[in-house]
Amino acid sequence: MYKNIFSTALLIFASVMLLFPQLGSTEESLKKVTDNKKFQVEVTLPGDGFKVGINDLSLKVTDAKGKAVEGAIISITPWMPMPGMEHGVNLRPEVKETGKGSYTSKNVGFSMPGKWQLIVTVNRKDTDDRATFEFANVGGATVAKTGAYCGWNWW
Ligand SMILES: [Cu+2]
Repeated sequence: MYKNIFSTALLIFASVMLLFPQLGSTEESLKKVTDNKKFQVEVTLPGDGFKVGINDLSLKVTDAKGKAVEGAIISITPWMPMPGMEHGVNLRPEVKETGKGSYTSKNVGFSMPGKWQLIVTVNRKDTDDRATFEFANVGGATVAKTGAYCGWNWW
């Protein structure tokens, strides 16, 4: 009986991991299908990764069929999900459309080193969907600058 419950739990766990491989990985996944599969979003980081402070990034947005999504309203929300953290930043990234499904932002801010998410919301006409990207080690390459602290930010 207990063995059965155990195998069932294991099977469920294995299936979940197969369906959502990102749960078991801290790898930075740069291309994602949005939660309700309406869009696909690809994030391009600066060459040396995100740093603590203000960053550039670009996004490529396509629909479920791979067609470039133009004229969408995109919002990007930095969020620190670590236990005891769970905060964002005050700076709201400005997103500009550059054509053919590409969008850029020059003010994506991270206020401290560590694990961050970028929640990207795509709104086109009456379709809304979002994807969450996870970055395991923002600022890993560069030591945190003076002024970095845990909280919404200093900007
Ligand atoms: Cu924090």
